[in-house]
Amino acid sequence: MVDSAESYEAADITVLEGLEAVRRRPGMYIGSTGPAGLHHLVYEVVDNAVDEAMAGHCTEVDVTLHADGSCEVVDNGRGIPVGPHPEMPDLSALEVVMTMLHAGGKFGGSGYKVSGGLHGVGVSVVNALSERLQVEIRRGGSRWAMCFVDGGDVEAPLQEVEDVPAGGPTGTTVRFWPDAKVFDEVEFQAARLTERLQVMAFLNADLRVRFRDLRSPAGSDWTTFRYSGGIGDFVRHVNASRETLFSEVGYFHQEESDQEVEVAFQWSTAYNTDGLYSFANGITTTEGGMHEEGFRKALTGAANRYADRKGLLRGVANLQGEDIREGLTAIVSVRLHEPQFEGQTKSKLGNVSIRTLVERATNRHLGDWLEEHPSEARRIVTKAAEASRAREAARAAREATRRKSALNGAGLPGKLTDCTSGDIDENELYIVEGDSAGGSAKKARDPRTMAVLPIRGKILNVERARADRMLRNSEIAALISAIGAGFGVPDGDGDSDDAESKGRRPGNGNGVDSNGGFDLNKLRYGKIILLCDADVDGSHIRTLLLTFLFRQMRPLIEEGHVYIAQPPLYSTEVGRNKVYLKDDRAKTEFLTDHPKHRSEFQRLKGLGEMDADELWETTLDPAQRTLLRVDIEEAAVADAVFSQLMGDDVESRKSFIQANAGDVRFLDI
Ligand code: 0RA
Repeated sequence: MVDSAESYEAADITVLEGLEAVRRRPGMYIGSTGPAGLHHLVYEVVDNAVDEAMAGHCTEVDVTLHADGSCEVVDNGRGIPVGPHPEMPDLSALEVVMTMLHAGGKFGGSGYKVSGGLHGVGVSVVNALSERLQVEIRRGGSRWAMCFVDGGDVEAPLQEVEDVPAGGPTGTTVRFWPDAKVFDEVEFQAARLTERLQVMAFLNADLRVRFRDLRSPAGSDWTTFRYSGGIGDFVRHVNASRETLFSEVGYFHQEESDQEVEVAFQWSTAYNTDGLYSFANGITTTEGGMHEEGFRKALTGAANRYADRKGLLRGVANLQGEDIREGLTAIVSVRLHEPQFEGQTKSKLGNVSIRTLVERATNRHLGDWLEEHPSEARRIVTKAAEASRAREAARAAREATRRKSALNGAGLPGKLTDCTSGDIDENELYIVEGDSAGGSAKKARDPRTMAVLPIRGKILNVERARADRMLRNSEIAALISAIGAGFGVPDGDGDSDDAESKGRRPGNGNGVDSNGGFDLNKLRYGKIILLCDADVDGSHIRTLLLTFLFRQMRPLIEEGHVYIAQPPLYSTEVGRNKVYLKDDRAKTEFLTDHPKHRSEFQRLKGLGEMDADELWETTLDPAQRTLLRVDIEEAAVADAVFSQLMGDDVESRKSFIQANAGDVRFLDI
């Protein structure tokens, strides 16, 4: 019934405290009780299965969203131990795992090599924040079941359900119903989960991860993620709709005293410089940290040494980090004990020892790779040298803009109608499609807190333009100076002879000549709100704007400052009142709620045709409007989507946008 190895395994589990602590302060354990925290519950369970996979005991994880609002995670790992817990012989190890919080990782030592860090708070946290949780274990020749309710109270004690034939399947099934009393909202978002599950599959080569959504007929088939090429496939995926500089994806890994690093890389002809995506124990580190630092520094060093030795640097003094990273897509994935997550969003890796490892591994393996791939290496260096010349040109363009704006007196674009409040948190910048809609917005707005910047026509596609060209585009230049926080990626490779950082001047409030990269601290508005028409053209402009913000001001999106305003599509009369309806779904819902409704529905035309009162009531008034917050959880996956949206193939892009006009997948309320 119970296998003999179990008692010592159960002894590995370190007991700390009960679940009340979690229910009292959920934010401490899962970050928030908003959508991010809700989805965190799923990742917590999946991470446990992935830990099993990393320990070599699990090959498959299946995630199902059920119609009853629950989420079920099935794995074929060893199964949670069900024998008595040695320190609390009255309880099974399973019950301890499910009802007690565990300190510093799940195990008191010998358990797994590494575990999910921030997410390694344990499945007990999921139990604490669930209305109901059912767990089934297949282990030691039996199938076991147990059920909890109301955040961890035992409803059904551990029961042996049936025998499993010797050598039969092992594993764990956890099904939970998130507690509506804890979370702002308990509806899972399929797009958000798939994005994350796909990344997990990339980071764990050969692990099969499946997902299905039984809440709608359209989602009920399995979506399967399985990549035998691991992070190499990840790079291929991100670059799928780009023209690459060479076909091979480079790869190396190194393991040292219980830490390991794995890197995959490839250059494309694109001009973006922030295609570096890093992970620690399978968790996205959007704020970077020691592993990124080590990689950037060694990349800059290795490329310069190579270029120098081969005499490829004619005319260019030294390649800057950002020049070398232009067009680079790289995944840096590290695994380590007790990861320290720091920074504003706890997504910056603080362990110093990992920097040394990544730097050493990159210097060595990337150096070798360049030597062994002379034609690829030449292309990389040539592109970097071009980028270097373009950077100089951009500097000249910035200088010119700076002098011009100095003449104007103020650093702000003439088209901007600013707001008067000095409180950045309450201030909003509306970026409005078209001059006439801009005019209505100016009349309709609350001048204290709402600024308006009209953008004319299609703005430049920044996917295909270097900084110097970008800055010559007046719409882009206006955007950058209105937002006020500069643009681009701060150079983080610690290159002390970096011309860009040496040339930096104290900011004069005009973001255009700030050249140290985007700096959130200089932001002039707490909310940047895109206001575009609800038609295909509008969604194209919105996509161009989002691409620009994603490529050049990514922290703005990551920190939740970017929103999309939702002008309604329909209006109708109810008695004397006008009711506005956001979209077709809202219209259908309205008709369900008002079956006797007979009045016509007006289809509202463009923003420009609404009068100021209408625009205020439907779209601007904080008391009535709906804003969608742009929310990107897995930047690397979003990167691939943006490239697909903005790449060279105009026709496929057009049809993609048309087909997905109503479904921008990185959106969250
Ligand atoms: C505690 C100890 C062991 C495994 C697990 C927990 C475990 C938890 C979950 C949650 C979902 N799937 C899971 N799979 C395993 C160690 C087991 C052993 O040493 O046999």
